Amino acid sequence: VAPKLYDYYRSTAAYRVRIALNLKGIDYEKIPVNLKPGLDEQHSTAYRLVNPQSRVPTYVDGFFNVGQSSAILEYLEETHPEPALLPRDPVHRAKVRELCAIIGCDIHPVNNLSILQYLKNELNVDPLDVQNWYSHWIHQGFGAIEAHLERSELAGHPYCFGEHLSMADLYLTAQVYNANRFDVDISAYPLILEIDAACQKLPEFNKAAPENH
Ligand SMILES: N[C@@H](CCC(=O)N[C@@H](CS)C(=O)NCC(=O)O)C(=O)O
Repeated sequence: VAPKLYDYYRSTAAYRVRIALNLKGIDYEKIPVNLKPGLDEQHSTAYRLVNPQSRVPTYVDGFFNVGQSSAILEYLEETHPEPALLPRDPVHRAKVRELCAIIGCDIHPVNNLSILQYLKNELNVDPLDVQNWYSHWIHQGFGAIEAHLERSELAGHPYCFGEHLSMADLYLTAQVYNANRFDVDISAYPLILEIDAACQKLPEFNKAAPENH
């Protein structure tokens, strides 16, 4: 039985996982969970049984299911080691994970749909200020990532860590998509843009892109 991915096309967390599944050549069945405000399928009783956190993605492999994109990516890496999305060398692995965490732990969680909705609907924050909030955390995180990339000899040749793709490229491209979707000007981050452009040339990234889902 093919594994299943509970997914929403615009979810950046699910987007990371779709890219990894494509790169590793894993066939999977997509089960859409519509997060569109008003539909809110993530909160349905049926989906809560699959994922008590009411978030996507969730990956189902046989009788086992797991949420949280970082846990899914590590599971895929361990069960389908080729092509590797983490370098062998512990120092390089740590640097890849550092970049992933800047996005996965510090940018995405504060800019996620439920956070923005809470600001708007519960705290009555002005929509313009919600936009400022969103772009503030993008600039804060992307500024740090750009500085990390500038210090590395590998960055941009052509990916975050040189000629081999890594998990960092998955996190980065998904977050760039989201920043563009929210009209944040990210022209101040040339290395990020260069790496994103290199990744977008690959069919595995293209096939995973929200516009193709
Ligand atoms: N840390 C989680 C984040 C998952 C997450 O927040 N997903 C968003 C979409 S990108 C979601 O399901 N949001 C639903 C909601 O906020 O109600 C991961 O990496 O999987």
